Amino acid sequence: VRSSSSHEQNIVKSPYLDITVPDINLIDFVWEMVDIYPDRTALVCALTGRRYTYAESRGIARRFAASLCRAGFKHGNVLAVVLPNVPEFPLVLFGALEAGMVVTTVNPVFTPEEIGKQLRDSGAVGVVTISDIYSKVSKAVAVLEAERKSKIPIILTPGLEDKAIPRGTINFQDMTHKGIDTSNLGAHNMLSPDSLVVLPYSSGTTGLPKGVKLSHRHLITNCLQVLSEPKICRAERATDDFREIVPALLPFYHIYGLLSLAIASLYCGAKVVTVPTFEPAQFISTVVKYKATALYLVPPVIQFMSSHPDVKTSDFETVRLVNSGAAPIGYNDVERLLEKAPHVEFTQGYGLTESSPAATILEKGSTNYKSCGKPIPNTEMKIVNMDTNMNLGPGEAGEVCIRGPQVMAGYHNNPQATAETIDPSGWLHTGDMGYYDEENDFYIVDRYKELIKVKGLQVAPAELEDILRSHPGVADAAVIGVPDQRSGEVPKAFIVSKGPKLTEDDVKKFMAGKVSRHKHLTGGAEFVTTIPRNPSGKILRKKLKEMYCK
Ligand code: 4UU
Repeated sequence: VRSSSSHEQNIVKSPYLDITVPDINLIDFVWEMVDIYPDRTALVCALTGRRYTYAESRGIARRFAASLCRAGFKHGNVLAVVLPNVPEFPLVLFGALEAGMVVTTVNPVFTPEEIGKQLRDSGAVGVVTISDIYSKVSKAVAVLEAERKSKIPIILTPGLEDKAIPRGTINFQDMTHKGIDTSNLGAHNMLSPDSLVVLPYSSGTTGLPKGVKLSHRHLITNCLQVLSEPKICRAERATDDFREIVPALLPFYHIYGLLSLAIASLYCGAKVVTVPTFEPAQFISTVVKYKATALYLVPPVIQFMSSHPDVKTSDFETVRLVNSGAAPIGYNDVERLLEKAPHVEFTQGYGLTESSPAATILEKGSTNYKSCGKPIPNTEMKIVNMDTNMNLGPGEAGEVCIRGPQVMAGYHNNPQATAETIDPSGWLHTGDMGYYDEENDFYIVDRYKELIKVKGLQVAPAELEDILRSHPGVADAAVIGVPDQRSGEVPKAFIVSKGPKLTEDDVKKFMAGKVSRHKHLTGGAEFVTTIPRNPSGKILRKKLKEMYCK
């Protein structure tokens, strides 16, 4: 359990005015624009062209809520959403929340085993997916139904490809058509702003992925923190003459996409263009075709856009803002982007799933691209020496800590991990190594925590190590992240084998058969005689890096 330092000097407070967070629920918050611009397109699929206006979106979400209640789902029940970025994703999300449910967002590229783990840990009692990935989702569900000896209903939204609806599933369209009666729904004030709404998964500083408990208030707070301060504001609210057009490329299941694309963009009255998979050329033509105004991206995509000769200045004609987050971005990539698109405002955010996610934002117009900026409104930050527990001053690197109303309620069913992450004074210990300068700009320089970030997505070494140790030829194993040109980082394994027969290829293939692609051992598998550990058995990852990755 963390002890909090008695030394409360060297705390960096946000330079911006505090915001007041209204005491409302996310449903009333997110649909505020519906009554002003009911007929504007809220969501459109870049692939199929399927679209919903604001009024249609609110109506469908509400009818979905009524149907969920009628199907027997109760307040606080967990609904797993296993969807790529399709226009129905936000409708499913807000419908489930309106029914009082909690949504756990699952990566749609997960294998059946990975899906099963999250369904089991979150206690999901229903699943929403799409016909395109039904067969693997149903495998995970069948295993869990056998374990629990109870049925887990599967709801299917319209597919990307025209596939027949499998028997035994529930059709989203049957739950949301205009004839559905919504009189069974309670008033919205039944939804307490402090009740949980989403349970995205994060491994935090150590161990396996854990559900991050976020409430209505957490998400509304972070949305307003990001939007209310003019110097960092990342999206304008719609007027009669202007509105944001936002391609939703980053996955909705990850907190960055969820907050900026599903919540903040709809709150602003934007047109959200859902992009289900990243195909470079297709993405650029979507930006051009839909006249995108704001791009929320991760460093590998920005790197592609800034360096690829086929991406031209004219492609950015309508774009006024590009935001980077989720992983460190190279200074040169930002410079090259702005050479290609000089009129664009570049901003960068830093944060974690555990902070809903944003904690800092680099101000518009700042050319300090190595920095991720200053604490956003209502947020305090500090840098702590992990050995002495003392707060450090400008220029000294240590663990980044965050305190503010956007910090999670804790990890789902895991009080120990919660106590190891949030100290008694409310500081979230991020596991990131960073410092701040005399201007109170923050810099993230490394990670103390085990977490690997592949294209901005989380990979937990503990999960891969468990899998490797289940191989009969493996005596011990450790996984670390190694730098990669395309993905930022990729996992690499160190193996102590039991016999001489095991090859690197065997190990890589074994892993590839168990986990989704971004977790594959792209960094390789190396055989070693022993894994360096401390006396209590903890893997010394730094030592591994020093020994083998120079
Ligand atoms: C260096 O990735 C996220 C949150 C991303 C995000 C995006 C836009 C936050 C605010 C914003 O405005 O969440 P997780 O939980 O998947 O991963 C969190 C980890 C951090 O601890 C840090 O190691 O991702 C890394 N990270 C960054 N690293 C997040 N943002 C940055 C960043 N620079 N800007």
